[in-house]
Amino acid sequence: MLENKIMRVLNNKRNKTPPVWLMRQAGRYLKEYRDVREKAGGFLDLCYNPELAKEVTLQPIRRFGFDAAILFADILLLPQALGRKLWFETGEGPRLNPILGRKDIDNLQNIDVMNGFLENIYETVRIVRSELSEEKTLIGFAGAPWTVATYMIAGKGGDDQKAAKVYMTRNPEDFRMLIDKLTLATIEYLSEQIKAGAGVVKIFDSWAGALGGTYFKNYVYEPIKKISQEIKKRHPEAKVIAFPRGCGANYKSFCDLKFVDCIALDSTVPPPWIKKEVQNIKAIQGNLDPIHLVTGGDELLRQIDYITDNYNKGPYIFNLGHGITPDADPRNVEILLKRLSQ
Ligand code: 1CP
Repeated sequence: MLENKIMRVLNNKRNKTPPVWLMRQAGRYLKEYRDVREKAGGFLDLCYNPELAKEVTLQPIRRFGFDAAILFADILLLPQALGRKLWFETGEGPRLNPILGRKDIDNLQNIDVMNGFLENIYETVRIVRSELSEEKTLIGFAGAPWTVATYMIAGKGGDDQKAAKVYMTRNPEDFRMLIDKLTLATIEYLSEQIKAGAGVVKIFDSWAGALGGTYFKNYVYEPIKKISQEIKKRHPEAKVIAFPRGCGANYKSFCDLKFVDCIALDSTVPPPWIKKEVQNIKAIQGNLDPIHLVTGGDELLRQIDYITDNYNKGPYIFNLGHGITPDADPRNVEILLKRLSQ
């Protein structure tokens, strides 16, 4: 098989110019996405419709020629497949019926039921892969157990993980049970995506930065270690990217994860520090602040150059430090791509 630009990085090699894709690259900043989304009905209808989900997965590749497509789905489909109720409040975001106690954790569905529920997602992976050229990587993904647990316990998103922390400290045994169940379910979910054609899987731990010390070790580091290890055991050729967002100095500890091939960075970690402490051990991905795709101008160019100047001696994938926002200007994405190819 062809070793495309992203696979080169994940094999720890560098490219003349960095490969690039953007977190949340399919989304509301694109008119063609808004059109398909309207046709689909709701956001979840779009996720579970393989033809339409394929379309929106491929839209940013057609428009910009990114080096990777990322499956169009959501990290919250997994708890839904495990039996929790999920819906989206217009203008507000995701809602779930919150986990209230041990019974709710005991009652989570088994893996066969989960996989049956997610069959259309695997079908999207199959058809995207069949329409994508070998130069492009297809990335599958899941939320990490800790991040998914925060939504399952609070019943909503936002930047306050207090409900999950209260549950974790008051009911440590139940919480451990939930994390263990999510870890096993995530292994199966990612494994099915790989079987369907995803060459790379990314584990999003968007709220990793809310935990420190032994909590970080037990609920962020260890579950990702277990997931990556099992994925590599089952699929030695697959690659794993981990995104412990906001974890600061703990990024360094992720270098010890033997089965993680690339560490995705948020915008707060300084490139010179990453270059010295992380990139000489592992391939990295990141970390332009998404605000620059809204504001553009000379500052956008300066910030792109700052990142490339720091990272271009080693293996790296250019990306944002978090998802592109609906108010980003697609013309700034073009400016970014042009700058990177120079
Ligand atoms: O169309 C819409 O209005 C829905 C917006 C939207 C989209 C486009 C949501 C709701 N999810 C998605 C798709 C999505 N989500 C993708 C695939 C598309 C792509 O990247 O191109 C991926 C990888 C995700 C991952 C995801 N969902 C994360 C992890 C990454 C991150 O942003 O930190 C998280 C935390 C979610 C939960 C979620 N889903 C949607 C929203 C608005 C949120 C965040 C809610 C919150 O915490 O406030």
